[in-house]
Amino acid sequence: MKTKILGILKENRNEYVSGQDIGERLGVTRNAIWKAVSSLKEMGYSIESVTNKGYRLTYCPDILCSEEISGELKTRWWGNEILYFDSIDSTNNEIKRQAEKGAREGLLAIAEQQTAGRGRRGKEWSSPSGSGIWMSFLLRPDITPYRASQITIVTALAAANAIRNVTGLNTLIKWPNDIVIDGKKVTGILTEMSAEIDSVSYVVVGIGINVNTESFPPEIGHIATSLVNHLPENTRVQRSGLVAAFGSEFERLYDKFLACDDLAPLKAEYEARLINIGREIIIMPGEQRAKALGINNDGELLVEDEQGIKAIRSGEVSVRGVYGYV
Ligand code: BTX
Repeated sequence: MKTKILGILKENRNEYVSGQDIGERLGVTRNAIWKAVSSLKEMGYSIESVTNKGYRLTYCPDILCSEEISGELKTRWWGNEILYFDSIDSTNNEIKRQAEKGAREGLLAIAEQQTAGRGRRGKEWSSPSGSGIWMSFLLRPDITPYRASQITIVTALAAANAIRNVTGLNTLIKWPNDIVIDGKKVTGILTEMSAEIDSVSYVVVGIGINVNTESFPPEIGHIATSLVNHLPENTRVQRSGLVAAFGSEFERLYDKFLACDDLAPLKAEYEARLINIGREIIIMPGEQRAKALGINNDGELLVEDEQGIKAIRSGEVSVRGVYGYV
């Protein structure tokens, strides 16, 4: 009910909508509307109510509750159900728990704060309250396990496009899963899967975006940045709008991905953002040096060294720049 009323008020933002109109559209009493509006106000929304005119939404807080996100989403299936947490261990863990219980594809878990946010290979992901987007969603694709890592490539591209659509910032991608601005990491992606030998049971895609974060813990200060650090002073990004923009972009790109046997339709767009191209990199473990050339249709990084050109897979190695993170 709250979600539907918020949706109507958002459609008519800054204009009055009468209680009678809302009541007729939703088939509820004026008293029920009044109760829902009061509850929205308690959540931080500014809603004026004027006798004979109705209700007028004048301000939306930067919160990530399911009502706020649903009101922004324009997706077909992504985020068809939203679980919101003030604090949780890790949204990837939550989606895994839900997947094991049979949850539907598209389920989204989002938290204001994670107490055990994870990166790849057991690394920590700093997820403080109130400033970032920490979310995970469930996919049940009919693909071979080999292709699952390609979803990371799709996600990185969707996140970079969404950031551009909402903030105008042009980001680059450090293969395979980091989004960077001015050489610092603004977004990380963690794709995990449960599979049999030849079929995928489910995939959990986790994404962390530093949005309005102004300072970072000292151990990551040199490599981390947030969107707001690259926008004019006093700008804040409405996180729910960015979540919705990501959902739309992800659906669009994921459709293309599923319609094809590989990443061919997305390769050029991904490479146009790939920061590694033409750069000398170090492949870890092993500290081997090579020059990055681009990706192949399977999303592997093509590198060249004295022995020639070879493709490296993201599950096995990671890369960094010769002089630092990129
Ligand atoms: P990664 O292994 O590529 O990066 C982890 C590394 O990034 C850390 O070792 C640290 O150096 C650095 N780092 C940690 N926190 C941050 C941060 N907030 N901003 C920039 N750099 C940082 C990247 O792994 C995958 C991250 C996925 C995070 C999402 S959040 C929602 C979901 N739940 C969850 O537990 N993980 C995912």
